[in-house]
Amino acid sequence: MTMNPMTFDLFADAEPEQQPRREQIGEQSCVLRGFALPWLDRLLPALEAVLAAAPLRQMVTPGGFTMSVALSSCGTWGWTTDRSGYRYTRDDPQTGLPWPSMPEVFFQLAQAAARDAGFTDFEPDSCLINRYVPGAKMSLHQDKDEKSYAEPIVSVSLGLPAMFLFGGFARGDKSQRVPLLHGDIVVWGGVDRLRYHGVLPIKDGQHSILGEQRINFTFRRSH
Ligand code: MD6
Ligand code: FE
Repeated sequence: MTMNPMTFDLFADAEPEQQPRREQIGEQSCVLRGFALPWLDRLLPALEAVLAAAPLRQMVTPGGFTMSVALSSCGTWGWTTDRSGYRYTRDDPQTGLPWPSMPEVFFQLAQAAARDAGFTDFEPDSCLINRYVPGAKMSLHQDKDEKSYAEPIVSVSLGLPAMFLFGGFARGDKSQRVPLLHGDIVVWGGVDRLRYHGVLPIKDGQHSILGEQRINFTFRRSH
């Protein structure tokens, strides 16, 4: 049988669609590859405005360690830590002002990603902004400062790549290693909501848009 050129073209066109864009990493957790890329034109100016009002800063853990990651927040509630503990506050302790409101484009991106992962009507009231320079890392932890664990978490990666550790329900459980690239979004919730996770030290490098850093947004419903 000879293949006519039309059939050949159809095969060629279909090939990129074969790439899985949604990777399941747990029963109710997935990576949406490149999901944030079409939003970048609106996301980056909004990020700049938030950081002008609430600058990134290194915070201290209750145990007295200075985190290698620099943090800021936007939304009604911002996550903070100091010697007295981890918590959500309405005001930025550094400026004394309310955290900047969550830009519409942040909210819409988080909601769209959650929907794509099977969580409808996600309405985040908090977006934590993490900045990693090469060498910065996030130790294994659970996200459990929220009033309810009914809502998922949506985590956006921008800039330098990271190796994300996705563990189990006990700190010592074996972790999977999930590479996260510029534009990828991790969504998890439901039965996976309290799984341990962390980020290995960021490797040296230069990202074409963001330079020598990785920026992560973590959206949550805290109240
Ligand atoms: C990060 N992320 O990716 C750190 N937590 O830089 C987190 O700690 C995190 O990505 C809960 C859910 C998703 C996350
Ligand atoms: Fe976390």
